[in-house]
Order: sequence, then structure tokens, then C-alpha cells
Amino acid sequence: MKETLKDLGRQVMTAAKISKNMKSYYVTTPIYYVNSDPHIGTAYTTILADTAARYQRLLGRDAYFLTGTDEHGDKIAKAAAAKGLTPQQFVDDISGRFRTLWPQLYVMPDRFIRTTDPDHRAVVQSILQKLHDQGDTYFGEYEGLYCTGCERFRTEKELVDGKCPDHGTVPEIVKESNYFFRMSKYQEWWRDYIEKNPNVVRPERYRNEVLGYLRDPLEDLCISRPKERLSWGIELPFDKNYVTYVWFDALLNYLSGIGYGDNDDWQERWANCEHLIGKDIVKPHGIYWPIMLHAAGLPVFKHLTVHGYWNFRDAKISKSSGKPIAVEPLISVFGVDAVRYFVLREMVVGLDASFSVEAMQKRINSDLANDLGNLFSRVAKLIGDHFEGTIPVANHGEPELERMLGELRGNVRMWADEMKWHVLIEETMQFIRATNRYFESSAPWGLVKTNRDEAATVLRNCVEALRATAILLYPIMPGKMTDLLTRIGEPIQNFKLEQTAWGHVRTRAKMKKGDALFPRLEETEVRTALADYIDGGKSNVTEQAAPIARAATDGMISIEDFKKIELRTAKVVEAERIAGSDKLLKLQIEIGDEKRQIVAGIALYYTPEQMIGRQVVVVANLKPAKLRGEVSEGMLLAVKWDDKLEILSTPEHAPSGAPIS
Ligand code: ME8
Repeated sequence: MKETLKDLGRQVMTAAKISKNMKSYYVTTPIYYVNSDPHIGTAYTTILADTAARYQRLLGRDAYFLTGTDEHGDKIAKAAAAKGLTPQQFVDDISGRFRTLWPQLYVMPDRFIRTTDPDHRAVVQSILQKLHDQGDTYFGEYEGLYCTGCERFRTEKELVDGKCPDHGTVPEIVKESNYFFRMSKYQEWWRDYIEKNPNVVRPERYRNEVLGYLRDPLEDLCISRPKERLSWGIELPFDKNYVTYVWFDALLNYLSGIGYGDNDDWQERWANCEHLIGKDIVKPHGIYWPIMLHAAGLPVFKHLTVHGYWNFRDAKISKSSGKPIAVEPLISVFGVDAVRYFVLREMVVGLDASFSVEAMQKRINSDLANDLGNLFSRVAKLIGDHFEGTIPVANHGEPELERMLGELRGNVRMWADEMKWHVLIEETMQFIRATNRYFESSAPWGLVKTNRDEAATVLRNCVEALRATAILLYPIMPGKMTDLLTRIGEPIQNFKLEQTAWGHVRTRAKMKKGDALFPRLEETEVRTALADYIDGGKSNVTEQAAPIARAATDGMISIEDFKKIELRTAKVVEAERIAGSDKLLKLQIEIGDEKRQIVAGIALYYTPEQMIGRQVVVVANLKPAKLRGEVSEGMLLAVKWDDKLEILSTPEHAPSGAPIS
């Protein structure tokens, strides 16, 4: 194995030697299909993995983070053909787009693997050969229902109304001679394993999903595709007329990405492997993968952590259904740190979450601009105005804040290991809110005049809290938290959790206030910049949807649109028929003090006499129009049904010109 890989001239990933007291941590994302661009869903899992790796480094572990692209298979071949490109040209392009997006999100993988990489191909072929040699594969004929969207056969039971539940498409019937992997042989072993290690698939609902698949006898896995139908794949080492089934190929990236069989570090990394996936791919990861590993004589991953879907207007955000949400416009409006903060705060790992620009703006304004950003600028301003911008000495600490920080620090490892980012963030923000209360109630702006030492102490204690918070939230917002730490005079370095303890602020360091750390976002600005995310798109919304989503559906208008319409009460002072028309009346109306003329299509229902003196409702800000040569400066509202029409009336005592809202 070693020799084969070296012969291929692969670029050996040289992981840093793991020292005895530094435990390894290895985190992965799914490798994404390159049949279309990245979107919020794919960005989410990748941000999650990046954050996990950064927290583990903060906790002193040697973390390795792998992501990449899944480039073989039917759907990629079809997408390339549709664009008139060769598969290789096509995958180079889209894989490149993933690689360019990730740094924009501060996502820093240790390796970006592509299933077209030569070292990956070698690993796939070596494992296939091993399974084949030990008799775990056989050749046979199979007929089944194949969903190209999932790139797998689906059982009748998994379909909803005959369609794939994830793609809404009817699977094709595929009948072929192929190679099969004896998955059924290991079914019992895997069920026992889960029962003995219940946390291996988490949260619990997904463990139950996996156990559900294991309740019925497993079918063997078809692991090849005949080249005559699909040539875009890794050739089987034992039959050149076949390529490897895309899922079998893709799952092995988790081994090739750490240099399986080719360096001394992969085993230690593998022993600490944490897979992160969305709930759409539980079966390949929760059934095929552990069984492939076991058959290959390898231990299974430490955890398979499954998260739910990001939905938009009640539909899953994806490239194949509904409207994918590109990430770049969000970065440009909210900033990359705030985007990371929002998705990690909003989604509880395991449950679905709703994406809305409105929720995002609210969250960023309240947590980041108000609670965190404002505290920093108020503290920095007072230190600037009264202590020459130098962080002063404290006479004493602040017991309640110290206690809260102690608790936070004690829990970080647990939250990070269990992927409870929403809790970690919320608890840290509670600490910042408590610091705000302390700042408010101590009123250091008054104290500087009466008790300068105490004012210095309060400000210094607030800087202690801000500094610890910046380090605690650094893995989530690496850019802004580095900025915050720089502004409080901290040299940038690889922080460790120990350095978040109270009392680490550098006395007499220079404090720089600078511009607002998180500028407040104005609603109109956000809505204008992200109009597509609010008003456009496909409607698929039910009554339970969030108000923002309901207002944004096709044919509906937003509250802002509605507010543009100016409705007022008006009094009709004169009325007459228009010569040559049996439908139109010309009305002179008063809207408060203003006189106007309106032409209304009501002559079949009202005589001029009936109209004079009436209070009516008009749209007061319509552009003037001409009807039968007469100017009409507004529109009168009426109810129409069957062959009847009745003018809307208002309470009699309401004055003319009153706005209607
Ligand atoms: O399945 N909400 O690739 P894929 C949350 N190539 N996460 C979402 C999401 C959403 N709306 N949409 C996508 C594949 N994701 C295979 C994987 S791994 C060996 C092979 C995320 O491009 C989530 O992580 O369809 C989901 O599992 C993954 O993207 C699917 O990516």
C-alpha cells in the first residue's frame, strides 16, 4: 500500500507530530457535490466544523479539519453534459468556487480533498481490492429504484407517494449487472455496536433513524457502475469495465484525507474522528460507512453528529428545490463574523432552523451591536477620556462576574464536545449582559468625578470581561474578536482556554476605541440590499410560517409596500356625470383642506345627488391619470360583489383628510 501511494507521487500531508500530552481531534464535513454552487446549507456545516476545530485548538488539542468536494457520479456527469463541458472541466470550475468561498467565511480547512485527487483514488482502489480479496464482494444482477439526486437506490418504503422525499422526483428503474458489497453480513455487528455505544450517532433521533434501518434485513450495497453507462468514476481495481459507485468512493475521503496508510499520524487522527453531516445523508453515513470500515478492519468514527435543515419560507434550502441562498450577499451586508455568529446561535444542532434576513438583523443588532459592541465603545470612551487611553489598575475584582466566567470556562469543553454552540453563545452573551448591568449600576462616568480609583476599577473589570469574552467567542468570530483583542492591547497569538481566566488584562496597555465594532444595521438598508431574500423567490409557505416569510410570498406585498399606500378620508362636495360615459362620475372632493378631482366608475350604482356630502375613502397618493379627458387625482374605494357596488364609508365623526392605517 505504502509503495503504491508513493509511486503515484502523491503530496503527502504532513501532519504535525502529535505530542504525548496533546490529544488529536479530527473533524469532517460531507464533501459537497459540485453540481452547483455553495449555499447557506453547505456553508453551515462547514462553519460548524471550522468552529469545532478552532474550539478544540483553544482547548489545547491538535485539531485537523477536512472538507472537500465529491466529484464523480451520475449527477455530475449529467450536469457537465448539460453545460457542454467535460466532467473534469466542470468539476474544476465548481470545486474552485467552494475553495474560494471558504476563506471568505474564515473557514480554514487543513486539507481540501477532491475525489479526483490521485491519492484518494489510490485509497479507494486499495480498500476495494481488500474487500474483494477477502470475499466481501460478489457479482450479480440488480433491479431497483435509483434516485440520481441522492445517487443511491431507494427502497419502496423510503418513497413518499412514489417520489424521493428529499428530491421530489420519481426514481428511475435501473437494472444492471454489478458488483455488490456484502453489507448484510455485518448488520448484527453494527446493531450491537450502537447498543453498546449509544452516542456514536447523535442526537438520539438520528440514532433511532439508523436503528430503524437496521430493523429490516439490509440489502447488499451495489458498489459499481458499468462504464458503458457511466465512465466518470474510479475504475474498479479488479474489473476495468466498471467504475466505483459514487458513495463508496466519496465516503472513503475521510480516510484518504488524513493520509490513510501513508503516514504515522492517520491512526491517531482516525481514532478521534468526528463526522458532521446534515440529516439528508444519515443512511450512507450511519449504515454503509461503519460497515465498510468494519469490513476493512478499521474502527468506526467516534461520533456521527447530525444537524437539521436550514429552511427558507418553509422549504429546505437546496440547489435542487426551492431557492438556494448564496452566502456572499449576506457577508457583504452583515459581515462574515456576524453571519457565522447568527447561524451558530440560531440553529440547535439536530433540529431544523428557519432562515430569515429579519431574524438575522435583529439578532446581530441586539447581541452584537447593542450588548457587546456598545459595552466596548462605552468602556473605551471613558478610558480614553479619563485615563489617557491606558487600561487602569483595579483595586478589586467583581465577584459575580468572576463567578459567571468561572462557570463558563468550566463548561466550554462540554459544549464544544457536544456541539452545543447555541448554549455556549447564549451563556457567553449572558455574561456580557451581566457586565453591562454592572457598568450601568456602577455608573463610572459619574464616579470619575467623585472616586477615581473606583471608576478605574469598574472600567478595568469591564475590560477583563470583554477580553475573556473575545477569546471565548474567537472560534466563532475570528475576525472581529481579533480586532477587539487588538483594541484592548492584546498581542495576537494562539490563545488557550487558560488565558480567559480573570486577571489576565495587561495593565497600562493602550486601549483604542476606533469605529463601532458591530455597526447597527438599519432595517431599510438591509431590506434594500437583500431584496431578493425578502420579496422574490418561490412561494411555498403555510400559515405557520414566520410573518416575514408570509409577507414575502408571490402575489403578496411586504408591510413596507403596504405603508406606501396613503389612504385618507375625504368629503364629496360636488358630483356630475361625464358626457358620453354611463359608468363615470366626476367628483370634487376635499381631503382636509385640499381640493381634488376624482373620476370614479360608480355611475351605474350612485347618482350624483347621492354622492354629494358623502364621506369616502380614497387612495390619496396615486399618480394622476386622465379618464375621458378628465384628470383623476386619486381613487375611491368600494366593495363589489355579484352585480352590486357599495362605497366604503368611515365613521361619521371622523374628520376629512384623516389617515387610514
Ligand atoms: O450529499 N440545511 O453532498 P451535498 C443544512 N456529496 N445543511 C444543508 C442544507 C440545508 N438546507 N443543504 C445542504 C452530498 N446541507 C454528498 C456527501 S460525504 C461522503 C458525500 C449540507 O452537496 C448538509 O451538511 O448534497 C448536507 O448533509 C450536505 O450539505 C449535503 O451536501
